[in-house]
Amino acid sequence: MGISLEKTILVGIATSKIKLWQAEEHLQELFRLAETAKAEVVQTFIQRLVAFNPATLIGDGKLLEIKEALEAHEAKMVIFDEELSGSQIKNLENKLPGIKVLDRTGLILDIFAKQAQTSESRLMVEVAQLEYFMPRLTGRWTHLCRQHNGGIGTKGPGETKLETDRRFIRKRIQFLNNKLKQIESIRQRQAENRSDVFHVGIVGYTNVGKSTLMNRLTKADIYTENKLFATLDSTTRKLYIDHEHEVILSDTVGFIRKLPHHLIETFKSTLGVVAYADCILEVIDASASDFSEHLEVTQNVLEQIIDPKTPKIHVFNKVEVLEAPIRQQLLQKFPHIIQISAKENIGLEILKKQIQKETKKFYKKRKNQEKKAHKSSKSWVST
Ligand SMILES: Nc1nc2c(ncn2[C@@H]2O[C@H](COP(=O)(O)OP(=O)(O)OP(=O)(O)O)[C@@H](O)[C@H]2O)c(=O)[nH]1
Ligand SMILES: [Mg+2]
Repeated sequence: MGISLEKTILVGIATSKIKLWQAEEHLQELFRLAETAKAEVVQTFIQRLVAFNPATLIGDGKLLEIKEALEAHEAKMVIFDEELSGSQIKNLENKLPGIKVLDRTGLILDIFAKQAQTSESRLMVEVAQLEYFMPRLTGRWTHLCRQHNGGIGTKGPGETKLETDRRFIRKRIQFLNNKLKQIESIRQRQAENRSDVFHVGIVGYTNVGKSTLMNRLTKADIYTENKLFATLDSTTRKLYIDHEHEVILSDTVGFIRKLPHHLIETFKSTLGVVAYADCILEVIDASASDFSEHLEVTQNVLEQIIDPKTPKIHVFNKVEVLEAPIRQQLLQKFPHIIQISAKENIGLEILKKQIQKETKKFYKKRKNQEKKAHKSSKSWVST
């Protein structure tokens, strides 16, 4: 369902819970997502709502306005920032004939599908897509299963046809999940094999500079770009933090707000590498006005993946773009967060010292554990 070069209109929603300024920020992010998917945004709308309209999310008046704008721009697609149910998509497409209706998740999935490089991320994206499309199988999406199945009939999608399609999708999801489990167990074995080396997982919201930092620290050559989800697959590199200590660093996929459940599941697998990390390095974009919301989103996903006892190092990246007084304020408010600029090479020595500190703690603990194990095996022999 590639949406490259398609003209599109974006729709954001403000409610009593989502303030107008927040809705504007979310819409800006949706704009960047649409750009990443290479769609051409021709106009944006924000509707203030007291309550969502269950049938079409937004009211008929706004819908008419959007219809006129679509006609004026000769655009054929509209993307909503909120998640739409299958019936809402169907109702919206009935009211906007000939227009493709998408929501944020659909858009993110389109980007994931375009950017998945390895067989693992392709498998994960396919599972997430199928789970997303299943409840939306109300006609339009059926072409997807036909694509995979090479022809469960080409007639119009009657109810029986939809049932066959759903059954096919469920089977396919099961098949893909089994394959993913195999990959996961390989990864687990790999993690066990190198469990004697200190492993740091770099995490954070999308576009905060994780890959840039990883490249700086390890002289790796990971693709970085000013776009969302530049990285989908984890990359792992070795780093000698000093003469004695070796560290493994992993760069991972970025987080984003409003991730629905099955996408979080996908993230969990992609982030499997982080689940085995001995330390988490969380990168925050200090230049983003909504970084505290980014922190919340990251926290929510991380909670589901890592052991809460895993040590964490926090860094504010991109600080070179901030005025000195703002940096000072941040320092006062968040004294434990190290201020760095991966781009301008600022604060990286302090960060390395912190990593070194955690590294030493890890190896010391490991040594003590070995000693203990050695002692207990000896006492077992002597009794
Ligand atoms: N001003 C400034 N920009 C930076 C800094 N570090 C990274 N960037 C820019 O931020 C953008 C995103 O950088 P990436 O390293 O790709 O970010 P990421 O967190 O890996 O992003 P995803 O893989 O998309 O989640 C790029 O345009 C970088 O050049 C920094 O210290 N200062
Ligand atoms: Mg990246």
